[in-house]
Amino acid sequence: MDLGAGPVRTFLLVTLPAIFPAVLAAALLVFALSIDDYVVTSFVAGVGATTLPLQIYSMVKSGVSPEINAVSTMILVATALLLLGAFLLEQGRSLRLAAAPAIVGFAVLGAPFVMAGGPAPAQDRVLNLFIWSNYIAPETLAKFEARHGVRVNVDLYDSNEALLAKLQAGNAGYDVVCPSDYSVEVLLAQGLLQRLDHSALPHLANLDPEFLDRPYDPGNAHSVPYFWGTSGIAYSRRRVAEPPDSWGALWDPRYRGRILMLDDAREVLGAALKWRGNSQNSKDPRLLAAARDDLLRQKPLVRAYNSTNFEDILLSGDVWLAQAWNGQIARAMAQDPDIAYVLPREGSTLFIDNLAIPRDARHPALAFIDFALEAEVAAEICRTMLYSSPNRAAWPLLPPDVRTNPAIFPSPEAVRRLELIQDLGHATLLYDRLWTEVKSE
Ligand code: SPD
Repeated sequence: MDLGAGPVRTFLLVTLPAIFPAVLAAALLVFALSIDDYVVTSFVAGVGATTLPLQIYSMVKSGVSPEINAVSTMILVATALLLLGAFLLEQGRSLRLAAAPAIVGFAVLGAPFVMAGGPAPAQDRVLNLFIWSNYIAPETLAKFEARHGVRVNVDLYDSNEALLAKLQAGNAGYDVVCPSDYSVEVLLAQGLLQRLDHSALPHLANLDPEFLDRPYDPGNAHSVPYFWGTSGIAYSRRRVAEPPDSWGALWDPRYRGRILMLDDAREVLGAALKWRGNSQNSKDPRLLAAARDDLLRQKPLVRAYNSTNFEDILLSGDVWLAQAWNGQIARAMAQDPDIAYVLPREGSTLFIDNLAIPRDARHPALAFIDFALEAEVAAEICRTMLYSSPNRAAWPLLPPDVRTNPAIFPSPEAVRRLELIQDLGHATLLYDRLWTEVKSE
C-alpha cells in the first residue's frame, strides 16, 4: 500500500501469501474433521446439509449397499494417493511429481459430490421427513414424489431420544416426524407439534379404532398411527438349545458374548423391570436401581447394544439372542428360517409409532400423512418393512404369509401381555442416569 497498491491487490499479493499455510492447514483440518465426525454433525446439521458420514450412516441403516462399498473404495484410493504424494515430497522429489497423485486423490474424493450434485429443488417443492430407520422404502417415497412433484429428503433415527433432542433444540426443519406413543406425549407437553386438520386426512377412516384415541394423544388431534409393533427376543434356533420364553434368557451365562440388547434406555430398563415382574413404567427408585444392577450383571454377557441393524448382527451369527423390535426380525426370518422371535411370558413393549407435524414445519406435510394412510400405500409400507400396520383397509391387500405371521400380527392373547411405554415426567431423568451408569460401566 506504501507503494500505491489498492486493498484488493495488497490482499492478494501480500496478505494472502503470508497467511496461506495457515489457511491451508485450517482447510485440511476442517475437511478431516468433517469427513470423520458423525455425532456432532448429526446434532448441528440442518435438514439437507448431509455430510458424507451422515449419508453413509443413513445408507448403512438400510443394509450395506454397493454404493457404500463404492464410496469406501474411493475414499481408500484417494487416501493412498494423497499419502503417496506426501511420501514423494518427503523423499525430496519435485513438487510437480508429488502433486500429481495428490491432485488425482482430491479428484477421486470430489467426484461423488460432483456426480451427486444437481440443481437444488425449489424450497416449496420439498418435504423433509425425519423417520425411524427401516420404516419406509425408497419406492414408496418415489410414488409420493411423482404424484405431488415434491422431493422428499429423508433423515433417519433409531431412538425417540434422538428425535426429541432434535426437535427440542429448535427449528430442525422437518415437516413430518414419527414419534412413538410416549414421545408424542413429551412433544405435546412442550407445544412442539401442530394440530392436525382431520378434514385434510380423508384416509384416516382406514385406521383400526383399536389404535386411535390413545391417552398419549386424545382424539389423535396431533398424531396418526403409522406402525405398531412389539419388543421381544429374537434368536437362532440352531444355536440356542431351548427356545427362550423369558427375559431371563438374556441373562443366561451360556450365551456370554452372544447376546445383543437394544440401545434404548426405556426398552432395556423396561426388559429388566419386566423380568422381575414389574411395570416397565415404574417410577420406584428401588425397583429401578435393582434393574440397573441386573443390567450391570448382564453387561459381561452382552456383545452389543444396537437399535439400528440388530437383525443383521443376528443373521451374521455374531449374536445368538437379541432383544429386538419385531419388524426387522420378521425380515430376517424371511431371509433365514433359523431365526425365530418370541414375546417373553413376563410381557413386553407394545409400541405405536405415529406420523406428526412439528410446530415449525412449512411444507406439504398433511398430503404426505394422508398418502401414507391410503390402503394400497399402507399395504406396501407393511409388506416392505414388515412392521405391523394399524391400517385396517390395508390388511386384505397383504400377502397371507404377512397377515398370518405372528411375529408381525401377534394374537390378541399375546397382545394382552404387552404394555405401552409412557412418558414419566421427571422420572425420565432417573432412567437417563441409570442408563448412563449401565453404558459407561
Ligand atoms: N427401526 C425402527 C424400529 C422402530 C421401533 N419403534 C420403536 C419403539 C420404541 N419404544
